[in-house]
Amino acid sequence: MKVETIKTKPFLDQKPGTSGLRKLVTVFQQPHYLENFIQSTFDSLETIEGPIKGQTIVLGGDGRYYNRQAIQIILKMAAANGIGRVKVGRGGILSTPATSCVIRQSQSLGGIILSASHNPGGPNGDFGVKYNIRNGGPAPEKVTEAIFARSKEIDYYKILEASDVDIDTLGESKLGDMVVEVIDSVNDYASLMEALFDFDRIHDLLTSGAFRMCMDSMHAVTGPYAQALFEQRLGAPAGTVQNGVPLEDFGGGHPDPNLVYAHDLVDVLFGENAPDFGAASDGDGDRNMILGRQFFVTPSDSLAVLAANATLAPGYRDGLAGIARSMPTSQAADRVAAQLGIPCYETPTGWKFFGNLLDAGQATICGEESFGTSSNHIREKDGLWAVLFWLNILAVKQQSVQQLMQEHWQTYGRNYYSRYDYEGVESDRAATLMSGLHAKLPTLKGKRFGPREVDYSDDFSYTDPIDGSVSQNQGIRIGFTDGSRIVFRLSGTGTQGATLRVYLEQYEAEASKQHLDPQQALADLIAIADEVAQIRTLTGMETPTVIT
Ligand code: VG1
Ligand code: CO
Repeated sequence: MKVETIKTKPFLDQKPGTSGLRKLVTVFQQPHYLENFIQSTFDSLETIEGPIKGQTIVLGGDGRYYNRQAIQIILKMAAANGIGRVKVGRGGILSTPATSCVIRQSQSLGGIILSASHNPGGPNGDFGVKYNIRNGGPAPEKVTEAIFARSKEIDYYKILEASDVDIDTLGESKLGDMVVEVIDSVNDYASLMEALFDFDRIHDLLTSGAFRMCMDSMHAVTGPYAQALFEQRLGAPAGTVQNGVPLEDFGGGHPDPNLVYAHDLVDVLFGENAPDFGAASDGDGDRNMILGRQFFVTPSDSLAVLAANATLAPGYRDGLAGIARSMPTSQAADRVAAQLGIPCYETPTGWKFFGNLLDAGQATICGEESFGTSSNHIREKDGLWAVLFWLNILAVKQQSVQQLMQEHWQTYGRNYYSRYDYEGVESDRAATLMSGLHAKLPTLKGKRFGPREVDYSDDFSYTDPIDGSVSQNQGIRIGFTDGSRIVFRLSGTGTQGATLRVYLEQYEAEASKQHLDPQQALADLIAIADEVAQIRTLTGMETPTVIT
């Protein structure tokens, strides 16, 4: 088999976003596009990590359109670049958390995950590539910057001239000098879950006849994992996992587990004869949504509840070293940390910022308001982990989701919270809005809006406590003296136009005032957000596209 060296040209005009390179499938299908990114990645690794010759990497994806073709290209390029072994999920399937798990357990150099996460798939949808490092976590800025820099200089890539590899049969085969090892996509991950949670108690709960659950895998990657865990190992009846077959176009849906896109599940949990518990996950399985009967748990509250009850799960019996949350995530977890006497870290948006804290043993549980929670068991957010954690807690406490949540609010107070997304805003308009806000920042302090007074206003900057690296411009924050907050930032994961995210939060200590609808409780803040940022005027949109 011959290694071909193909001439190419620099190709990226923008640094890869919050989680890797995410573009339309049609962009990835352009000649040399995927190849350029993969070669830039290998070249950067050579500089940062040292020789990649003979190293092992993990490879898999969420099964979306172009997954299989991309896997074949990457295998041939890995072989041409001297990689020693690639562990590839059977059929090209590996969820993001499972990839992280396999990288760590096999002590691989890193892994390549093919996914655009919660973005729609299919020939007209999105595709994506993210590189994860040795600790199993997303590449930190240092690595993504190196990849971007290399992409601007690249002039050739290497690929093996060979026929396609069988990735559907477990076992090893050779591609040139490289070993291709097709691994079971589910086993290692499922065993890790078994080591963390009380499967006997969850089994009792799910087979008691008094508790019904429904898991919506949204035709994305978690189907096989959820079936193995809930239906096979934990005794839940067949059919508990819905939309459990990964499809290239996710069945035409948008595999984003929120109240808008996971409407089928929402209808079930808010309908007649609703089950006790519902959950959904996203394209690549790192996000989760938790629902009770007629009850929605905000991701920020979910993080706080898991932290407060962590010792009920065997894997966290000894307590937590610390909690970390992304900046726009509500401060509900901070209150739990304060009560537990442990630190709570505030990081920029994106899971990569938790990596150092987890590696250093300073945080055990982390979370983002965007339906992401996980712990130090891997270095990615983990949708099914959160679902199992909730089931473990409910099994021990024998409470409904709603009871558990209300009891939590009585103890810690309630952080009313909502996120407004304005998707598909013209990029120029979004930039104008953000720069307008920026210009106003210095004038806001002390300004009154009705009974509220601005306590601080800034553009969030983060200094990593472990390696001292600084990340600037991570979102505009306006904090009020009563503890409420408004945060504005532009998404780094969209592929068309800009997405403006507005995050609203207000604390309520008194139990008698904790029953409001969040939209009602936050109405004043929403009005202030519009007044300060001129959202409707500048975006030209009367209402957000998604409210969470
Ligand atoms: C969004 C979320 C962020 C999350 C990121 C990746 O980023 O807000 O919290 O880490 O997606 O999630 P942005 O820049 O669009 O706001 V996933 O499930 O795509 O890996
Ligand atoms: Co995801």
